[in-house]
Amino acid sequence: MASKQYNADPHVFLDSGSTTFLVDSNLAPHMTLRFRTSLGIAEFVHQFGFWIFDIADISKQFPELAADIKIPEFFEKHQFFSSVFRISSPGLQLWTHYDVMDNLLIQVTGRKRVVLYSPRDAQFLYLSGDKSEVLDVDNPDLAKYPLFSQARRYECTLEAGDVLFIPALWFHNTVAEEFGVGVNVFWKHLPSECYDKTDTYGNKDPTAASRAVQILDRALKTLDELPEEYRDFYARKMVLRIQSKSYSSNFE
Ligand SMILES: O=C(O)CCC(=O)C(=O)O
Repeated sequence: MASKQYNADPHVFLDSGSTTFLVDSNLAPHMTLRFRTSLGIAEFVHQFGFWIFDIADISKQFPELAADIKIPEFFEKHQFFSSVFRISSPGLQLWTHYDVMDNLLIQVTGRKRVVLYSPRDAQFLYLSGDKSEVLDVDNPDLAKYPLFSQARRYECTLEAGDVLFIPALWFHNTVAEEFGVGVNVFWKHLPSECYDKTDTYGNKDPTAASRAVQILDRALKTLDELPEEYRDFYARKMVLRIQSKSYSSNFE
């Protein structure tokens, strides 16, 4: 049966023949999140009562589990965004990325290693969108990613019952050290209107940041109209202006 890739999210692949359902990452084989069922999409939704693109909420999708978890009261009810149920097989690794919302990572069973990097170290992480290109943070290819050695690594291991607060914009990656179940709870700590209304996963940049990036892309295209020497000079001036106007000394 021919397989078709739908573009709803880079990590979600569905089979057009509607007999196979895959949630996958093609970033690197050892980072593949894979879920396969012989149910068709309509049947899957019917049986499980939710559709993968719905905003995750364990109280609706896994009420028995939700009843067992007392989420610490770090935020007001109206700020709740999602609670994501995570099952990890041993060795499953999630690449280094940031989320735009604060979240709690609750380890229900099993053990998971979490490595974090500060948003201030973004310049050492070789970002592509919200992810770091450095996939193997334990044995990084320093010939390819020389600045990575300057990123300060924070590490912890979550055991059953542990809860980790991951602040928005903090980079993190996880490795399941044994089979485990966890729940992520995301909430909006900025005013609602700052967030992209089409965001299902809590990882789309705030709308003002996305607009700024689009404007920057247009500016870069405009710089391309100049000869190399001038482009270089004006690009450096722009970097200095961004640094002096937008960097904050509060986070040094
Ligand atoms: O539980 C995991 O393995 C991933 C958690 C995560 O990516 C997150 O907290 O945003």
